[in-house]
Amino acid sequence: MAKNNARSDRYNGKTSVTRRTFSSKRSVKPMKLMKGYEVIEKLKDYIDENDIIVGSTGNISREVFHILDQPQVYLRGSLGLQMSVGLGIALEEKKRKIIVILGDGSFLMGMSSIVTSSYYKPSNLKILILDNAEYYTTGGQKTVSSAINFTKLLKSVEASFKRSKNASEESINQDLSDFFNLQGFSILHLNIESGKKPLANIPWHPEEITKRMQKKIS
Ligand SMILES: Cc1ncc(C[n+]2csc(CCOP(=O)(O)OP(=O)(O)O)c2C)c(N)n1
Repeated sequence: MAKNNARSDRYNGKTSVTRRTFSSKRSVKPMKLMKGYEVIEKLKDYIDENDIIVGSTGNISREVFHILDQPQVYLRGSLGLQMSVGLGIALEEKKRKIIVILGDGSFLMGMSSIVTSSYYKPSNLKILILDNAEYYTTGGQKTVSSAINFTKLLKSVEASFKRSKNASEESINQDLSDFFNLQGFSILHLNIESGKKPLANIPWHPEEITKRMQKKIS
C-alpha cells in the first residue's frame, strides 16, 4: 500500500527514504520525508507557554530544548518512559496540554503505556511518534518498528484522534492542525527521515530539569 512504501523501502535495503507519488500516469513526483527537527520546528505554531512537552531520550529532547520554549520535561536516559511520564503529568495537570514526543525506539520499549493511556484517555494528552525506523541517537541501529502496522495498531487504541502518516511538507500543517485542534486523547504517528542539526547537549542536570518544571507548574 502506498502509505507504507517509505517504511518498506527502508527494509528492502534502499538508502533513500523518499517515496514516489503518482500525480498522473506520466508525471512522477518524489515525496521527501521530513526530518524530526523540521516537524518539531512546526510545533511552534501549535503550542503555548502553558503546555508541557515530554521529550524523548537523545536527539529529540535536545531538539525540543533548543527549538521550543523552555523549560519542558527532557528525559535524559529513560528510554521507554516518555509515555508513562506524560500520562502521569496529564492526569495531574488537567488544565494543561501535555505533548509527548518520542522516537520509535522509545515507543517500542514503552509500548504498554499506549494501552494504559488508552484506558485512562486523558483528554489533555497528545502523543507524537517520530518514526525514523532506527535508534538514530546511538548510531542508527535499526529498530523493529516496521513489524508494526501503525494504522491497525492505532485503530485498536481508543483515542479521539489517531493518524499514521508519512511526514511531508505538503501535509504536515494539516496533520498538526488536526492533531492539535481536536480535543481529547490523540496520537499522531509520523514516518520521518533521520537527520539532525548540530545542537549542544542539554546543559541542565535532571535535578535542575525537575526543579524548573516544578516552578513552571506551581
Ligand atoms: C533503557 C535504555 N536503553 C538504551 C538507552 C540508550 N539510548 C539512548 S537514545 C537511544 C535511541 C533512541 O531511539 P529512538 O527513540 O528511536 O529516537 P531517535 O534517536 O531515533 O530519535 C538509545 C538506544 C537508554 N538511554 N536507555
